[in-house]
Amino acid sequence: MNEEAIEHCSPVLRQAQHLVVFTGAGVSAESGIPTFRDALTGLWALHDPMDLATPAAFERDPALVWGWYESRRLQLQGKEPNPAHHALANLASQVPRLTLITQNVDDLHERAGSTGVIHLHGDLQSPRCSVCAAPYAAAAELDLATTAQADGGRMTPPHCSQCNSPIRPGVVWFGESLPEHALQSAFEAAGRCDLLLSVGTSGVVQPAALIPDVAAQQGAYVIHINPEPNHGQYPEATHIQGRAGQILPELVARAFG
Ligand code: BJW
Ligand code: ZN
Repeated sequence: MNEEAIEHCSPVLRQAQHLVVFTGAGVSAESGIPTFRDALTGLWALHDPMDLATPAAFERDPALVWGWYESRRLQLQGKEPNPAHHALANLASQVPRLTLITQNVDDLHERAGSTGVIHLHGDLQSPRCSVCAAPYAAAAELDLATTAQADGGRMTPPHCSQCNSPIRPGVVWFGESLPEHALQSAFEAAGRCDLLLSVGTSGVVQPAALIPDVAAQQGAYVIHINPEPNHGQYPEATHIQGRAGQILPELVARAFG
């Protein structure tokens, strides 16, 4: 079944002129970074996002929220890109044009060698002031404090050198707008591509989830890669069932090898 789907998709990939790759937490799962909604292991299976991933949660309990994000930032520093990240980085030199859009807050695409990655939901490594948005400059101090304290527990956030307000994680929480330039670039690319490859996302978080629909509506070919079966949510797309770290290298090798 997968063999058949890969066989079917490899010429489509080989002929693509503008490829958009749209990734979610599943692309980093094989690097040991938990997804959000996988049963038992997903972050939102273990924690209520309303306690950790909203502006109101940070206002209510900044130490809880900051400590949780710092432990995730530290965990990320010990992880490595997996074969899916590497296959996508290699793809950039095989197709005439590639736009990589991610919902992920990790930097594993960049560490695999991808450039110009559009981060729709921000970035764990870029804390900023919660009031004036000034980037937090003392990153090395942060690493020391976090290494000493963070175990997923509470940590008082540092304060902004400009306005003395608490520093917050550089990610997009529920109820917040996505970075305008990133959002615009992502929708423009989806509106112009001829192939969209969606990898490891549940496709439930708006407005990002509209990106494959925009591509499909303007006539692009859409391929989803996910270990879960397609339950009919994407009737217009081709589904390749399997892990990104296995399917992507195979698909790229079949198309260009
Ligand atoms: C593998 C694999 C392997 C596993 N290989 N695959 C009611 C209706 C509609 C919309 C709303 C609503 N109420 C509120 C909203 C808006 C809200 C929203 O969409 N909510 C829905 C969940 C209901 N959206 C927002 O608030 C956004 N802002 C916004 O809309 O502003 C305007 C507005 C505000 C309020 C109301 C209305 C309008 C902001 C969204 C910000 C999302 N932030 C997070 C957290 C980031 C920080 C952090 O890291 O903590 O972003 S939530 C989380 O979900 C994270 C992710 O980027 C995002 C998407 O998740 P993703 O990547 O798809 O992961 P999973 O876990 O869901 O899926 C993983 C997939 O991988 C699975 O399918 C697995 O099978 C697969 N997989 N192993 C390949 N090896
Ligand atoms: Zn400030």
